[in-house]
Amino acid sequence: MALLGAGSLLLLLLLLLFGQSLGAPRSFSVDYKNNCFRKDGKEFRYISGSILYSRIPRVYWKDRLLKMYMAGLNAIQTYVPWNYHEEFPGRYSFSGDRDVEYFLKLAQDIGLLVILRPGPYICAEWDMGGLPAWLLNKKDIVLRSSDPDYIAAVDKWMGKLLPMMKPYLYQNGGPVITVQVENEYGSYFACDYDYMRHLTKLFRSHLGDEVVLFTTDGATLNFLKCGSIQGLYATVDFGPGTNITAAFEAQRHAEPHGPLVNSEFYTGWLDHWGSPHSVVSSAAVAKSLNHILALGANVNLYVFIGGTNFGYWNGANSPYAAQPTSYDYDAPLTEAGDLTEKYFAIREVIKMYHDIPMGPIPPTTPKYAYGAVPMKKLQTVLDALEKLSFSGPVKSMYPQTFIDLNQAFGYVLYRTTLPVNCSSPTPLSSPMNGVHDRAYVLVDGTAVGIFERDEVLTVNVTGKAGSQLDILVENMGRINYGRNINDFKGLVSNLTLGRDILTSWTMYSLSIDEAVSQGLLGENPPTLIDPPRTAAVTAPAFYGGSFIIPDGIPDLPQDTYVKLPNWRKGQIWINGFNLGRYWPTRGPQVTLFVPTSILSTAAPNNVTVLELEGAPCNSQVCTVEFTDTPILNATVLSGYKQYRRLYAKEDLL
Ligand code: 6GJ
Repeated sequence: MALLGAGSLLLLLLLLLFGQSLGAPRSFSVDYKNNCFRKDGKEFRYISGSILYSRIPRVYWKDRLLKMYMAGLNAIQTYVPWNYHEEFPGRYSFSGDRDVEYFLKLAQDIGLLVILRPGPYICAEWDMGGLPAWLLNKKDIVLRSSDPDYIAAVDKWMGKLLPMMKPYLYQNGGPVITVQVENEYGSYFACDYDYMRHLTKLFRSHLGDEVVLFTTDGATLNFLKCGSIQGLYATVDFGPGTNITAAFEAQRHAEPHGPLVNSEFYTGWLDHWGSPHSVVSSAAVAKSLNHILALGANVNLYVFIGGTNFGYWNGANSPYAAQPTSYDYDAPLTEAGDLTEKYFAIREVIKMYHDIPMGPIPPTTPKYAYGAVPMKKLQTVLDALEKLSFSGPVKSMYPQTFIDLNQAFGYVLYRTTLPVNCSSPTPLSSPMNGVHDRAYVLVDGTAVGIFERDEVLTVNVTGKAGSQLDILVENMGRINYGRNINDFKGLVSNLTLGRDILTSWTMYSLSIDEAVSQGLLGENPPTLIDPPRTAAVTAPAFYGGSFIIPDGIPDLPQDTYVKLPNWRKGQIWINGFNLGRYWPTRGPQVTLFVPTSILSTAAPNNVTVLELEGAPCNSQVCTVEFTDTPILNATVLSGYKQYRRLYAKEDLL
């Protein structure tokens, strides 16, 4: 035998040292005999953390992943939101902040394995649980079922995504050790085994027979009954304070043998506008985690970092309660990626069971307070209507939904006229609770009231016959959990004035993001000064301002937060990037995280605000403020119906 060169000998030595004999195939499997996973033939337990790449700017993916690695995690778990990658049928986006392959490569480079959760439904407090709104073009579609139109769309999407993911499977040289099919299907009313069997065959057809496919469900037999099927390894999820023995007994009912797995160990909890910011104590998390690890179980901490619902991506729960822009979740890493006391508490627990990497942990990024930025009124939505309605007006007898108008997110203006004199306050109503989700009512351009789904179904109006009635409807996020996820937006049922159904509508689909990006809302000479704010609300309007971050100063730009003192509710863009929704009058979120990646030192930073209810620009200072401190737990209005604190998923069946 020819002498092995020095290089080959070194390679052989390294391979043997690292237990990977030359040429032995990489493998990851379930060992039912020894109740564990096996990686390359050796017993393996994962300690994972959830991170959703779609909630974190690409420039920060490495920072967050490194912090997770330094916490002692050996894996991460991520969802793939279908609607994030296919906003329109057949039009895919996988670049920039949507480059999921780059995210997987980063994880692998850092030394993290990956638990992939490609849905097609993901829940996640993400719009419609990750399902694209255009599925609702079939009005009676039964989502998450064997509905042929739904299945056809799923097959097409998975036919695009899964072949992209296959090279990243562990056995193919990548970091992906397991793949979840659907998401807590046992919590959904359909209980359609044919659907789950179809998904199993579909995933196998694209990913092969070797990869470990699994399901996740609430840790009770009731959930596991419809959520688990033959061929998919059943796992459960539960948070601190749960009876862990009982939870894993439930898993054992579905999987008498094999590894114990908690796929979502809740490190915090989600928020809703109008409810207090959720917090879960570090001590409770550490204690429960310690118990789980002591049992030798595998665990994924949901979430390890929550990040941000930029733009319009937040979801909602039913009865209607939208989640805020921040998905801080009181997680071990804050929305901005900052290290917390909970991070170190978890690290100390992991240290008792696994070797953890020593060395520097990437520090919390500095936040810079750029200060107050003067804002000026640009124009009202009504003034800007022609500029905003790229597709032009659509007329119909009865109102059409966002989907009818081929619009998924944002705002639509609905216009008609008062058919009769309303000399005294006359009820304008949505008897079927069909205003989805919030609507700003104007008569002849003057704001007169606000509809709110499930809350305010009548607004009193006055005016003459023929007066213009405008209703700006805001999509505040689609329901992401439970039986009402087919969440149509807009005026989804008729309005009445007095006893009469209003007809003869003209609808304007508003391309606001495009208009902002193209700078179409530039400053118009003010046609009129806002009337003194005697009204509770004023007409929805755009405001603009800009600020310069000096070039040449080390470390600038830095991350920051923006707050809008004395503004009420709206949307904010910075340099054309849709940062998200603000609603300080409702809370609990007051500040929005502003990543440095959207700021510039090379040009003025443009701030555009759409204020829906009333800006402080008459009687008070008209500014937005960039600060270095987040406020996510402002006291919420005690009088406002607070969303029920969710203690169990049964609440929402
Ligand atoms: C999980 O079910 C879900 O799989 N979950 C929650 N469920 C409670 C029901 C919603 C109020 S809270 C946070 C997580 C994520 O939504 C996850 O995607």
